[in-house]
Amino acid sequence: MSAISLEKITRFALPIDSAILWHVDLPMKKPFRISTGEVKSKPFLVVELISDGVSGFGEAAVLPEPFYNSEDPQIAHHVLDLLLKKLSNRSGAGRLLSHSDLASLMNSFKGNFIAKSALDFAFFYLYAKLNELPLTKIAGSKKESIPVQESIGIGTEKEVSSYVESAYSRGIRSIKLKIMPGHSYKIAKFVRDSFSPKFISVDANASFNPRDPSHLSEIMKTSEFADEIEQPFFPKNLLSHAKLARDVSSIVSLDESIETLDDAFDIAELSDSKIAINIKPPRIGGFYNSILLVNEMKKLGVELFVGGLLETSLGRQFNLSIASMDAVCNKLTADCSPASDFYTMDLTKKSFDITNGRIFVDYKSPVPYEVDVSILKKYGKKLGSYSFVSQ
Ligand code: OSB
Ligand code: MG
Repeated sequence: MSAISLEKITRFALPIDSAILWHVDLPMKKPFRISTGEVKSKPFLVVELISDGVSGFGEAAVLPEPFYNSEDPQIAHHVLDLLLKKLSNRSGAGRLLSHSDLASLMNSFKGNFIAKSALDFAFFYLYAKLNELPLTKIAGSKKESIPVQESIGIGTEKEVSSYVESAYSRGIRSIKLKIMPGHSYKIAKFVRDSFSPKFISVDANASFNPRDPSHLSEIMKTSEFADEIEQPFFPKNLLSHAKLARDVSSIVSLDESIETLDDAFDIAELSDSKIAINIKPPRIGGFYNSILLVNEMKKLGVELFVGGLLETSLGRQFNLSIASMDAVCNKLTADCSPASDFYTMDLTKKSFDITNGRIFVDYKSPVPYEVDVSILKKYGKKLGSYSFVSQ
C-alpha cells in the first residue's frame, strides 16, 4: 500500500517560490573519531524550499573532509548550487515542482548523494507540512518504538568505558565500536569482558585491505568478539565482503558500499541475501530512495538497519521514520542516539529522547522535529538564494 501512495506522492507538484542554501556550524560537545579521520566540528548545509511562506528544510549531513565518502561541505555547496540554479531556471515549468521532476534532475548528476539528499528531504518536509501528512505515513512506518545502538568513536579504554557507561545509564545494551587496523579485537574483547553487552558491533569504516593477510587475520580474530562486523573493507570490495560473510559467524553489514538500489541488489545476489545493509538515508540520496530500498530488500529477506551521520534531529527524523518501517531494525538496532550526544544544541524546536534504550516514534505531527529558525539564523549563514518564479 505504501508503495502506491509513494508513487502518487512523487507525481504531486508543490508550488515553490524560492530556495535558500544555508551553511550551518553548531558547536560540538566532543570530537568523534573513525578509522579514517576525526570530526572535531561538523559544518553542514541546509536546503530551505519556500512555498507561500511555508518552509521545508533538508540537511546535507556531510563530514568536514571527504574521509567517509567523497563529499564534504564545499563539494556539497558546489553541487547544490548547480542543482538549485537548474531548478530555478527550468523553462516553462513555472514554480511547480514534483518529486519526480526533482529526481530526474538529480539522477542526471553522478554520485554526490549526501548533497542531493538535502533537496529530497526538504521536498518531503514541505510536502508533509502542506498536506498534513506525517513523514511516518509517507514511509509506511509501523513500529511504536525502535531500539537504539550507541556508536562509540575510537578512543582509549577509559574513554570507551565512559561512553559505554553513559549508554547503559539510558538502557542501551547494544554497542557499536569504531575500529581500525591495529585497534580492533583488543577493544572489542575489553568491552565484551568488562560490560557483557547484549550485542557488540564493530565498524571499520572501510579501513582493512582484503589483500593484506595481516588485515584479514585481524578481522577474523575480531569476529570472535563481535556479533556484527560493519564495512571492514574498501567500498568497492563487494566480493571480499561476500566471502567474509561465508567464513565468519558474525553478521557482516555494509555501509559505505551501498549508495544505490543497484548496489543493494548486487550484494544481495553475491551474498545470497546474507549481508545486512546499514541504511543511511543521506548516503543513498534521501528519503525516497531509502523507502524504495527497504521495499525491495524486504522482498529478498535482507536484514536492514539504520545508521547515522551525526545529523541534527532535522536529519535524524527521516532516519527514525525509516527505522520504524516493519522490515527494518528487527535483528539489528538503529545508530540514532540523540543529537544532544554530539551538539550543545539542536537545530530543531524539540529533540527526541531515549527511554529504556528505545526511541518512541511520533505518528501525529507531519514533521515532528521542525527547524528552529532562530537557531538556524544564529549558527547559519546564507550561501545563496534562488527564485523559482519565472522573471
Ligand atoms: O560509519 O556509522 C558510521 C559517523 C560518521 C561517519 C561514519 C559513521 C558515523 C557514525 C555515527 O557511526 C552514528 C550516529 O550518527 O549516531
Ligand atoms: Mg558505518
